[in-house]
Amino acid sequence: MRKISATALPLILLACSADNATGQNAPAADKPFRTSIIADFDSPWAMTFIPDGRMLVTEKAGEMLLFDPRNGTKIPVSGIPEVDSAGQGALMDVVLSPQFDSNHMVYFSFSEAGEGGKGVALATGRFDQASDGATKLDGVKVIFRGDPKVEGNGHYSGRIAFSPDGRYLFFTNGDRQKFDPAQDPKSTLGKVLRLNLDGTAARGNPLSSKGFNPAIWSYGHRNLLGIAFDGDGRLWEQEMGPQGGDEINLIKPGLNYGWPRASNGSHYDGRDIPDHKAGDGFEAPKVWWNPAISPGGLLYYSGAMFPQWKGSLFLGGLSSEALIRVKINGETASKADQWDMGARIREVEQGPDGALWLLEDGNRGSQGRLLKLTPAE
Ligand SMILES: [Ca+2]
Ligand SMILES: [Ca+2]
Repeated sequence: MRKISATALPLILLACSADNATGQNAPAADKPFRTSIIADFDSPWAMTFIPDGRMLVTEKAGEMLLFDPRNGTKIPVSGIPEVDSAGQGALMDVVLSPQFDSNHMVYFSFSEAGEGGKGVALATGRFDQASDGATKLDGVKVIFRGDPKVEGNGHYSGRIAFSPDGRYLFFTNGDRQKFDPAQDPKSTLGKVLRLNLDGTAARGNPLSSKGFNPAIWSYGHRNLLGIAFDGDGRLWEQEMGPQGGDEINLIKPGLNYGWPRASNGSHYDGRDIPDHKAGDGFEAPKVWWNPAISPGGLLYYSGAMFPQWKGSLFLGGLSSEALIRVKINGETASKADQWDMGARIREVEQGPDGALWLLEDGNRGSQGRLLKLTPAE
């Protein structure tokens, strides 16, 4: 792991001029935030704050770290199962149980190898820090596995969100670059799943009476790299589409979002995929990008530090090396801002005080840094 000297913290970056190549509604020169570099990781994938202001950060290779942004301390969290991190495989999302204050439970996702190939897994463990600082997830248990396992290292997805009432867990399973499983009622691949907090399929899921896998909430998805509830309890999802088909979807129970039969993008080899159109039986995205942005992470912003952005969605951009804001209004959404960050952005999070926190992807030209955004003076 690269070291960052304590004297370099925090380093304030001057806002550099945004090259607004995509022609979207972004300020041309000055960003409305300042960017502080807080830490340097290797290939971080996700982060979440714990109640005392520290955070859990996952590293692609399979390590979880307890990081204290106040002093830069990183403590490895033991107890993580073996992760198959080839290709897009990783130790992926990490989120706290809605009852974390009382049960200290952490939920996380990762890719694993097993009989038949590889797949995405969802696990829990109890956060425990000893008086000497040693930190572990205790009693780690895999509570759900994507089905079936298949060959290949792509499109695991693995994002986690809890329903606002804290009763259900929504878990994304990517299509594993196999296309058709997204339409297969038996497979969990290419689906949004609704589970109980113990990982079992929630009762009353919309398609189970039609013979679908009982965990399925919605289907026809590709690579779902962000999922978040808004302040009104609507579920939003972003997925990395094919060439020119990245999407933000409003997720409703039982609907088919079309992949691989409909996409506003096309295959990477140039073959067309029919665009979404009214009456085709597929739910169209609320927002899409052509050219692609390659989204990473999805945050519904509810903080006070940037009052003008309260109620917006934020996404990281990988190929677009950007932070992206999407405005939502009821069931509609529209592009609002796209700021050039000069690095692939994998994850967006909101801090306890409403600051925006970003993780760079840490490969193919980005450095894996943790950035904190606060209002420009
Ligand atoms: Ca997060
Ligand atoms: Ca198309």
